[in-house]
Amino acid sequence: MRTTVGIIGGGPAGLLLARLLDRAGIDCVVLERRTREYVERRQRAGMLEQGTVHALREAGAAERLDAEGLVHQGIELRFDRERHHIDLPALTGGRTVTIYAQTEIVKDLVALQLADGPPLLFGAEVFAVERPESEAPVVRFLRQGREETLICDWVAGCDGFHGISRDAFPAGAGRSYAHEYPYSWLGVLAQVPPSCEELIYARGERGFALHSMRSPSVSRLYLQVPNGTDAGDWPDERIWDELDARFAIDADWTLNRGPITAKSVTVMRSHVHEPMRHGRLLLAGDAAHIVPPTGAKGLNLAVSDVRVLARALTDVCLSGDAQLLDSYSELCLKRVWQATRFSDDMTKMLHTQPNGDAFDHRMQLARLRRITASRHAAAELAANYAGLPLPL
Ligand code: RFL
Ligand code: PHB
Repeated sequence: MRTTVGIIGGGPAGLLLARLLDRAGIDCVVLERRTREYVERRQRAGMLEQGTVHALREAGAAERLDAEGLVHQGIELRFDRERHHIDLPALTGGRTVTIYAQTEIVKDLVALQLADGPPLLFGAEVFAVERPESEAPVVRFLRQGREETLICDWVAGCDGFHGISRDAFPAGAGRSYAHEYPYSWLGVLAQVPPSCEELIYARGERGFALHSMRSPSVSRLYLQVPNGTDAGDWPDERIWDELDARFAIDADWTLNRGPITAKSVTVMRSHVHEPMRHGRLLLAGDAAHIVPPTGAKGLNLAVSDVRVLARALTDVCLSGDAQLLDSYSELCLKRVWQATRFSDDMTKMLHTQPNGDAFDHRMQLARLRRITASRHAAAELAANYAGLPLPL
């Protein structure tokens, strides 16, 4: 097989890139190692910046998002048994965020691509990218037990944090910056209407908790847990009791309980690989960088990378203009580092340190109090949360 752009990974980054390239008239093939059912069910992100919503609209993939997405005007910070509203439009000159699950974005993009888009091969596991420095890099993959080859002009590594694209950078051609946090998130999906109108980020001595949602009838909740936690040790009753304790305030408020349909534990880490390009191999999304989910930035960064990459590949393939491609990595990494910093700040401000002392605790409260007391400090949080300007 031969194609112009070989795309490794059929997550949001790979699928959106394929859609944008196809609309620009550039042929591509997406290789995804999992099944369609698996990628459409994988529970992850929920909060979309306005720039992400625009990008999906531009790609003609926002029909259901526009009909079903929940537009939010703010978030709530909870600490010391009090609630504080952060008004995003008032603090950012009118910007809002939208709640629409990553599972739904993936379903929408898969359906469009299978209907009339470029080839999307499920069950195709890439195990090597060869000669990325050459004019014709080769992607080798296994499908139905057989080894196959895809010869490309360009390769896009959109295969997430556990993918293989990063490994195709020769030793010395790149560098990773990594940090692991000393806690994880236990995430649950519950068939119960959300107990709030906007997302609640709660900090307390028992640990962090987040109340998010998927639709008017489905809640998504997270609890800070120690690293190494087994979701099996958390029966539903224990989860609801712990959520109740962490969201408790000195006002009338009840957490709705309902059947829990999914539970999983996510480790919290930051990881950035520089540069995002080696020869004709380009990384995008989680393959290049991941952030702890506290700032809700991962999917939004993947989408902003892909917007730049699609335009850069279009320029080079249609008119031989490599200017944007040559600055791809630098352009994206500026925003990536800002999102990494913001996610790290939010994470450290809201989670309890396993060995933290009374001083750490006071510092966290002082940071939160500053945000709720100063319009300036709140505006800084809001600008980052709603999303810093896009690179293009
Ligand atoms: P993905 O989604 O991991 O997709 C990569 C795809 O590549 C495939 N793959 C391979 N295919 C072929 N050959 C190989 N060798 C392959 N190796 C891997 C995989 O099967 C997969 O289908 O990466 P992508 O596309 O870069 O998308 C990134 C996002 O998924 C991620 O950043 C977000 O989910 C992060 N995130 C959030 N981001 C937000 O912007 N807002 C949020 O509210 C938010 N909440 C979250 C999150 C991530 C979470 N977890 C589970 C880490 C909440 C959580 C709990
Ligand atoms: C989610 O809805 O899954 C979600 C929302 C905001 C976050 C993290 C996760 O910060």
